[in-house]
Amino acid sequence: MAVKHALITGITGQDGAYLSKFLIEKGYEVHGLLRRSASADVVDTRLKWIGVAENVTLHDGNLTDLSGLIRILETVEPTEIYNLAAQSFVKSSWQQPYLTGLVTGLGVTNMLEATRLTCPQARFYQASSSEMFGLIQEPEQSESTPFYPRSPYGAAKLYGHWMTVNYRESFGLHASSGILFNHESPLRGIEFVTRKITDGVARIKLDLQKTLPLGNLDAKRDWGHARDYVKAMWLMLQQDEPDDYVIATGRTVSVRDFCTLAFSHVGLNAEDHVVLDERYLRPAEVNVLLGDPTKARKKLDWVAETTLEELIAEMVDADLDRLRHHEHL
Ligand code: F7E
Repeated sequence: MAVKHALITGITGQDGAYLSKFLIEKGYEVHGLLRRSASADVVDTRLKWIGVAENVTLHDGNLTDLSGLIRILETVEPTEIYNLAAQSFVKSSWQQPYLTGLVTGLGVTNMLEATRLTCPQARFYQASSSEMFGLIQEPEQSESTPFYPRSPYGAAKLYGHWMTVNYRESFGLHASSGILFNHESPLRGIEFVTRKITDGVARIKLDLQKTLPLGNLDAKRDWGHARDYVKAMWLMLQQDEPDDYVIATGRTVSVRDFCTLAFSHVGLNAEDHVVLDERYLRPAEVNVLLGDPTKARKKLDWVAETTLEELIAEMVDADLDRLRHHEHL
């Protein structure tokens, strides 16, 4: 059988690294889009950490540059395209609303256009987000729950989501949208709350820091492991028909309780170290998210395999290890 070619945008991010590893193990030839920056030595840190930096081919490109995307798709001839790239930090989206709309929103249109023009038979995955539910309209969010985004990021993701649906219905693209709830790992960026907490716990345990300043401790999220979630992305593209799927664990936990679990993993008390810092509060908050992954379980035979306790232990241990070896991520 011919080798399958995958193109991953956002390959240097957390999900890009886990997905690359997953696809390489399945025998795919993996290509990635690289947003070129001067610091070439740090771009593949995650790919190196996970052990696949030598097995992927990177192409300079940007979601805002349609002709460049077309050239890359012509070169790679992908059978599967995973559009993971985005300005993905919600808080930054208020500081950079236009850029967020351009990359996270219109970037999806560019990818869909490039696909339609060069490889309409390729299967397309769009990284949609639970942030689209924002001010939740139902206590458990499924594929039929109405959206109500609460940030420029959520609004941009919602546009990208509907463009994916539209290209599927207009042009018959095999385009699927995964509405992924928060998913974390040792490769999570330090600006996101889970990694900020596990890194902080490790620093406090090693006497490198005394306090952990955080924003809204009452926010609740449905947190899973990125390793489990990239498998769901792939499963969506193996279906005969494209569709949209909620990917979540079905359990929601507050930031405060996440802290309690993370500190107790190293025998410390969260209340002794966590302090409120209003700089981390947001102009509009998503107070609670809880996904209903029933459709994914029934149609994809997918379930979240890692518990929150296992995820936290893995993240704290990885951060302790990194700090002890003076490594950075
Ligand atoms: O915030 C609260 C914060 O930045 C989670 C992205 O991957 O998931 C992610 O978006 C919660 C919020 O993730 C701090 O207010 C408290 O309620 O880790 P986060 P997010 O905004 O949920 C979705 C699914 C995506 O698609 C996004 O791309 O934690 N929080 N204190 C804090 N958050 C941060 N970052 N830092 C704090 O100090």
